[in-house]
Amino acid sequence: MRPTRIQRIHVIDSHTAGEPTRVVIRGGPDLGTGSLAEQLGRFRREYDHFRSAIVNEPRGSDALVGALLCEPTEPSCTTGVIFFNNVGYLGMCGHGTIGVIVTLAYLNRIRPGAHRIETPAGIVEARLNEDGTVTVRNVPSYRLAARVPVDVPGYGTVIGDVAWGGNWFFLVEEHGLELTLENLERLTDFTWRIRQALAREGIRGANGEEIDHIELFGPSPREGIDSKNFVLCPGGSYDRSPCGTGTSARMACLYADGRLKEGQVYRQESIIGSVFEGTISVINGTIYPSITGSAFVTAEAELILDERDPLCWGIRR
Ligand code: PYC
Repeated sequence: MRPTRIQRIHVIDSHTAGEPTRVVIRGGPDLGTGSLAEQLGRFRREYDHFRSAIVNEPRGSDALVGALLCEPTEPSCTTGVIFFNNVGYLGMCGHGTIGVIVTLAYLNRIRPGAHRIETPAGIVEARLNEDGTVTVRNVPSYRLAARVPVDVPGYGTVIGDVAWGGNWFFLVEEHGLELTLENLERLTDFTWRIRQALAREGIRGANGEEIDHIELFGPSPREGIDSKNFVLCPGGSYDRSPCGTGTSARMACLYADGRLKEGQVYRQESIIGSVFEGTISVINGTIYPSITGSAFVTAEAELILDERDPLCWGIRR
């Protein structure tokens, strides 16, 4: 009889402003060396079943973002990391980077101070502050196109900006919808339709990349908070956090419009009421956003991957 093949995966779960991250500490695939883009290519081609097993049901959920620690190419980096979700992979992830730093601190692998983290979208600097918050200096962010019209069935013409913050975003201010959790179904329907309309009309990011995050903005009801948002993630779930890469893209747009100055603090509230604080610095015309937030470890566990289980590799879409 063939021996039962059981894999044990050591993971640490956390949430950053409500959005969950699952860091794979041990038991993940060996992606070898090479650039993070090469390692991501290997992950996608040879181990996509592992991605699904870690984040999809029955072990995960649509909102969960996985983080696989891997070998950085830059020796100055503390680690490399590849982020993934219920349907694929992310170039960068702001809430996830905060979760990785808090997880490494929980494991006593890092101390307060600055840590360079290599991602497929580039190297980011994550500072573990003495008060336990984390500040991520993101990859350069920019607006690719302003006030782009898209025809959204059932809603008419919607105007938005196309911007990069480590992922591609379509950012909409004029929508007339109430940004509350009670309105979740409508917000999800609206943003999903926008995403489909962008794909249909061939509106894409640089190099033809798909715009897979849709972000709506409105005023926050709270004093001292600049804006509230709703962010649709690639797999159809909404970001519980204000979205680190989305807030980066937003600040790049605000700067381009002269509505945000270098060093000015911008506070972005999420749909659940959690907040990230952001600033930008501009060096030779390049915008570097920084995002500060908190994460908390929620579980340390061993996932069991039993190949006799018909759902061993997760429920895939
Ligand atoms: O915080 O950048 C982020 C993010 C992307 C997708 C979910 N969270």
